[in-house]
Amino acid sequence: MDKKVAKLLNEQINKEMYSSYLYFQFANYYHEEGLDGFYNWYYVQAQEEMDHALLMVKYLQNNDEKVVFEAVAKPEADLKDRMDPLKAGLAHEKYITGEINAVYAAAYEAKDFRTMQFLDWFVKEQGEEEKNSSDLIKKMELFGGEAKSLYMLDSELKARVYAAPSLVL
Ligand code: OFO
Repeated sequence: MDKKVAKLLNEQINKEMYSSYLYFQFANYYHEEGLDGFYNWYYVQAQEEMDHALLMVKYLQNNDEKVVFEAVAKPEADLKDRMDPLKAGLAHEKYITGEINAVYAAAYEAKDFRTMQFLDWFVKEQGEEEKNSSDLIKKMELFGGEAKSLYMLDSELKARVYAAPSLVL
C-alpha cells in the first residue's frame, strides 16, 4: 500500500473518532435540553462515526499497515441554542468531506486503486450525511419555533435506529 495514503488514512481514523466525540457532545446537549429525539439522532450518528474509524483500522490492518492511535481532541463546539449543534454538524461534515476527498486524491495520484475502491463508500456516505445535516437545519427552521411542532419533530428523530455499516471488508 502507498505509504502516503496509509499515513493519511491513519490520520483520518483520528478525525472519525473526533467526529464521534463531537456528536456525543451534541447528543449530551440535547439530553440536557430534554429533547430525547435529537439526543437519539446524534447518539446514533456518534456510533456511526466510530464505525467509520474502525473500518479504517480494519482496512489498514488487512493491508499489513501499522495503525497508530493518537489522542482525540476535546470537542469544542460552542452550543448556546438548539440550532447550534445542527449548524456545527453541517460545517463539520463539509470539513470531513474535504478530508476524505484529500485521501482519495492521494490514492488516485499513487494509483492505489484498492484504497480508492475502499473510499468510494465514504465518498457516498459523506454526500448522505451532508444532506441529512442540511435537512435537519431546514426542519428546525420550519418547526423548531413552536412547542407542538418541535415535539413532533423530536418524536420523528427518536425513531432513528443504529444499523451497522453496509460496507463489508
Ligand atoms: Fe464519518 O461520516 Fe461523516 O463525518
